[in-house]
Amino acid sequence: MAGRWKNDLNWSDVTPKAAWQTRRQIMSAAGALMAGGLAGPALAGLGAVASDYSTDAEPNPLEHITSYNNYYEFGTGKDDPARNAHTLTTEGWQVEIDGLVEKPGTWTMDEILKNATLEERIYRLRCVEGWSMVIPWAGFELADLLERVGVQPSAKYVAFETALRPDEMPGVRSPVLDWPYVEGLRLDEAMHPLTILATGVYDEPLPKQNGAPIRLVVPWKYGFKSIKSIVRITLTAEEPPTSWNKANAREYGFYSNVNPEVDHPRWSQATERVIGSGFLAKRVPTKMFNGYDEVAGLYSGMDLKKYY
Ligand SMILES: Nc1nc2c(c(=O)[nH]1)N[C@H]1C(S)=C(S)[C@@H](COP(=O)(O)O)O[C@H]1N2
Ligand SMILES: [Mo]
Repeated sequence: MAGRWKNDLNWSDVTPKAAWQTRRQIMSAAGALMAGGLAGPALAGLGAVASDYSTDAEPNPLEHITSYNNYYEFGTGKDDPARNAHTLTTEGWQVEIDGLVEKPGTWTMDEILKNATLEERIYRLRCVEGWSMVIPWAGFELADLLERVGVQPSAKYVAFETALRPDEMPGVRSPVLDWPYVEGLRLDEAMHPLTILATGVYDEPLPKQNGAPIRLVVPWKYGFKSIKSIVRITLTAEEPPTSWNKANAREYGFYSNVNPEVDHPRWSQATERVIGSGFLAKRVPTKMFNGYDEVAGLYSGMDLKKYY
């Protein structure tokens, strides 16, 4: 009997709630002590202060967050990134920020993190495939970085690009997607305080399978908008191309807001399977904008069936 349960995705039992809460309190205390003392990427997950933007949902344990991933550069199976992403080298990582900005240039991770206000944010991630989980990110608001580079008035969108390294990424040798992986947001979506760049998970630097050393997290959109291992951020006047829209425009639009009323052409989006919820893998109703009602104003007056 015990064996049967062990084999299931019962990850919620791995980190008991009490232990996790104690750890969170420690992290908050560490955050207060370390304020202003964050030096580099190694500390990315440490010292982050719990954020008001967090959901009150129970986070999935780290073991799960790092073993059930979508990162096609390392294979299309859910367990491929955990097995393959170790080959990605993140030392000396640089992010180019260009396009319609006042100060275009190349940033090291130390430069990016130097003046960033890291927070712990527990966000729900809803994948378009119909499952969801809850992840405690350490990150900072994308708006902070964009303000540091200065957005020109003509900029209307933000384009993002993942590293493309055939020597380190076995998945890019297959043409599953038109590499590199690219994504985009409208400028007001990018500037929304819920939109973060994450550099850690729990109290660890971002694991490679989760998009080390820096990835986007947009909690009210389907998971694929949250692009991993970013090397380039470009401010543009026109709506930028996005990988999944290029691959199949009928199934994946630019907006990709979590919306139970707009089905994927091949399956319903009305419910989701909460990963870790046990042997019977219960499905729960999906909430509009993944429950992040505060973003509704970004889309007032838009027909979200047309702009899916
Ligand atoms: N570069 C890149 N970013 C990516 C993906 C990908 O294949 N490549 N997959 C996306 C999808 S479909 C999801 S659901 C999330 C999953 O993030 P996680 O593995 O950290 O949970 O990453 C997104 N970001
Ligand atoms: Mo996804």
